[in-house]
This record gives sequence, structure tokens and C-alpha cells, in this order.
Amino acid sequence: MTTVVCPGSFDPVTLGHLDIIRRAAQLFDDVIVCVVANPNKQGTFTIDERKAMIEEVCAGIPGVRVDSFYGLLVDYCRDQGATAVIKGLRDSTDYDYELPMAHMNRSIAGVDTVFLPTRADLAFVSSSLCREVTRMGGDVSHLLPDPVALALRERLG
Ligand code: COD
Repeated sequence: MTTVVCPGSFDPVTLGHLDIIRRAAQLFDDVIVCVVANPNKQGTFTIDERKAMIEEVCAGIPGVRVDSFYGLLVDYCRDQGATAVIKGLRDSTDYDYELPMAHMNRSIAGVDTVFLPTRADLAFVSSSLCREVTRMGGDVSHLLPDPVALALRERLG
């Protein structure tokens, strides 16, 4: 069994994230979607709310479980017996941000990173832009799973 971790803030989970999670589940037996807590950032949704939304939208995907964690990602990977981290790559900005983390995680703990290129039509989607557009009265419901779109409108719209 190969266990991998899909980490992120997921504030909230978008269709871009969901596409990466689905594709990871086709490649690996055991995929842990891990909401990584950042104690310096309040967030729009609590960690438990983010987890619950991911659990709801991933319920039908075999081999996917959801968890949360605060600390070094490689410590979490070791505790879970995970051999790799899965990241979605949207563009060269993601690449520049992600590559040093991938090298660091491999250097300090031997944990590798697998990059999956984003689905082309979702390459512009980010949680932060979805929050901003919703806060200002715009509609991003076609970029989010239905329950997430509803929750975001209720929280910020
Ligand atoms: N399509 C495809 N992929 C996407 C999309 C999209 N539309 N949007 C985002 N993604 C990808 C991102 O590129 C990322 O790989 C992942 O989905 C999660 O995205 P976010 O924005 O929810 O989460 P981030 O980027 O804020 O998460 C960063 C982490 C929390 C994973 C990172 O900071 C971390 O590992 N922190 C733990 C502390 C640690 O170990 N630090 C040392 C690192 S060397």
C-alpha cells in the first residue's frame, strides 16, 4: 500500500483542489488530504469546517481520507507512513514557491513530492480569489463544489 499526503490550507477547497485529489486517488492506494493549520492566520473557515467540507465532497472517492495537522509536514508524513506529498502546479509562480519546499522536505526527511499539473480550465482558480470575489458580491459557484459554494456565500456573501 502506498500512502501519500495532499496538504494544503483548503480555505476553502475548490474544484482545482478536488481535481488533484481525484487524480491522486487514481495513482495511489491511500490518499490523506491534510488541512495544515497555520497558527498565524485566522482563515475564513475553521480547520474543522474545512475538514468537514472536504469530507463531504470527497465522500465518493475511494481511498481518500481527511485529516488535519499543525507542525512540520514531514513529521506528519513519517507518522502516517506516507512516502510522498502530492501538490498541484498551476503555473511558474506555484513552481517557484513549491520547488524549494520539495527540496527541503526531501533533504530533511527523504519525503518526495509528486507534482500534478492543474487541469487547464482550473489553472486560474485559488481559494483566495474565490474568497475575494465572493466578499465583493461576485459569483464563483461554478469553481467550487456545491456545498462549498453555499458555505462561502453564507460566510462572506
Ligand atoms: N488547481 C490545482 N492545484 C491547485 C489549485 C488549482 N486550481 N489551487 C491550489 N492548488 C494546489 C496548490 O498548488 C497546493 O499544492 C495545494 O493545491 C494546496 O493549495 P492551498 O492554497 O490550499 O494551500 P497552501 O499552498 O497554502 O499550502 C501550503 C502548505 C500548508 C502545504 C505548506 O505551507 C506546508 O507544507 N506547511 C507545513 C509546515 C512545513 O512543513 N513547513 C516547511 C516546508 S519545507
